[in-house]
Amino acid sequence: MELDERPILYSYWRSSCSWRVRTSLLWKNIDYNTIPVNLLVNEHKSAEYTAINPMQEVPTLVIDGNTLTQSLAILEYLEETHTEKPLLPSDPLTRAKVRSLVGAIAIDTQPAQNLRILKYVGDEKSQDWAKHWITWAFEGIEKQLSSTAGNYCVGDEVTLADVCLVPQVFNARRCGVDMSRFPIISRIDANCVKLEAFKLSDPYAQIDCSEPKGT
Ligand SMILES: N[C@@H](CCC(=O)N[C@@H](CS)C(=O)NCC(=O)O)C(=O)O
Repeated sequence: MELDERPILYSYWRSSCSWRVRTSLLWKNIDYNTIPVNLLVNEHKSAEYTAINPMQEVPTLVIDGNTLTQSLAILEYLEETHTEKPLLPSDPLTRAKVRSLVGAIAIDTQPAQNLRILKYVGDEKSQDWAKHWITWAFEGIEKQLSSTAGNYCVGDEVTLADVCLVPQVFNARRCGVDMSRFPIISRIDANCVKLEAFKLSDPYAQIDCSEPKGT
């Protein structure tokens, strides 16, 4: 594929929603270009970027001549257009279990710790707020996983649930969530991060990463 035909991912290195899409692209061996959008200096609020993503958030994926927003819509599009190495199981019940966990993470958990929400909550309370809501969500997700997990969230195949879980665990650790309370989540995270697509999509492997690992 020519350089200028590659999909373009508008991404921020530490964005969990961008990370989901990076993992799926890498899992499916889709070569792509990254355009970093620095959330800390409000690049996502510029007129130029708002024209691309009216919700003023990352990720945005330009692919097949189209501009796609919302990470879950992008993940579903990649599933439907790149069927090799699927991240959704073929039978409806197992697929529903995966989508249920995806919803628990991406719809019930992540929004409470989003930058604009944390800014509104204020510097003094934002860390406790994020820690509280991630802990609350992980209690439910851990229970859910006790009936679905094998090596990964649902059985022994990597799915979109794992793609969403790993970035959420990263955020949980950043917020000081006590991960020893969540042994299944921790075990699945440890299994996933050994895999190439997760290693290469890790925030610290991104071109716009602005901090050394471990700080
Ligand atoms: N539902 C959206 C959420 C996207 C989102 O919240 N992105 C965050 C980074 S993970 C963001 O750009 N936040 C900017 C802000 O809150 O101002 C999706 O899944 O794509």
